[in-house]
Amino acid sequence: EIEVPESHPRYQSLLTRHRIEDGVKKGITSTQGLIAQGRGEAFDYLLGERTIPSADRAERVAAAHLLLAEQPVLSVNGNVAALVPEELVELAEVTDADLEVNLFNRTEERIHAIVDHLHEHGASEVKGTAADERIPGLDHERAKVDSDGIYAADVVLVPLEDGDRAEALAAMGKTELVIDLNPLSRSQQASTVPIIDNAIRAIPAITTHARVLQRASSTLEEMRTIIDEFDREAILADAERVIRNGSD
Ligand code: PTJ
Repeated sequence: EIEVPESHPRYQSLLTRHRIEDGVKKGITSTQGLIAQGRGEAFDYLLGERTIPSADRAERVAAAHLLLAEQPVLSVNGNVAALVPEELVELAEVTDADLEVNLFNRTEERIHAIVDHLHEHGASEVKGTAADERIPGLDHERAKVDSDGIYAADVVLVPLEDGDRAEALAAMGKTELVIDLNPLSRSQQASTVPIIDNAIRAIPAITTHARVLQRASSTLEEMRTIIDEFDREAILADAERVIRNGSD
């Protein structure tokens, strides 16, 4: 275990790296997950390592979608399982969503390691082991889903991924809430709600918004209005603008 002094200017980023490294050691995160993390860090750096205001708006809309959904599912991969396990369990509880492990580099060992890891962090039920359905049009392991999970879901939270599945899920007509720091990624291009923020900040932020919407006892009508007024093109353009200009 390497100690990171809190005074280090890149404390948060170094801590995040350690979580991903630990995830690899525990068999949760794939080695490719390390590369994905590096790509994410580069975009996060350009965005100022903070939640930009337009991302916060997207997070509120994502919360409204999850609360209005009939069958919301939070898809879990090796990166978010290592980074934010407790926070995922909390979001699932607050929005009454299912957690389903779905991996790009799928192995039974890693599926079970992640399911166990989520249980250790308080999850009751975790889907993804049945894998009794296929997402049409995908020929890799990521196509394997549970028939009563992602396959049947109306709203799916998709954390950082490769893009293929995001397109295939969109083709199935699902509402996709995509967390990915790269606004130009294929996943974000296929998203219903692009959340251009670090998963570390995005997941707890969506939970907070869901709590506030519930506490304000927002009517279904109000939440529908939040969703209807959302402009995804503006959100994508805003993140790109911040990245290019280096400021709001
Ligand atoms: O656990 P598995 O087998 O399902 O594999 C998961 C990874 C992430 C390895 C796999 O889906 C993959 O290879 O993804 P890519 O193609 O590297 O894409 C990852 C995307 O997520 C990139 O656009 C990164 O910028 C972005 N990203 C990385 N870390 C974060 C992130 N976005 C938000 N928060 C992060 N912490």
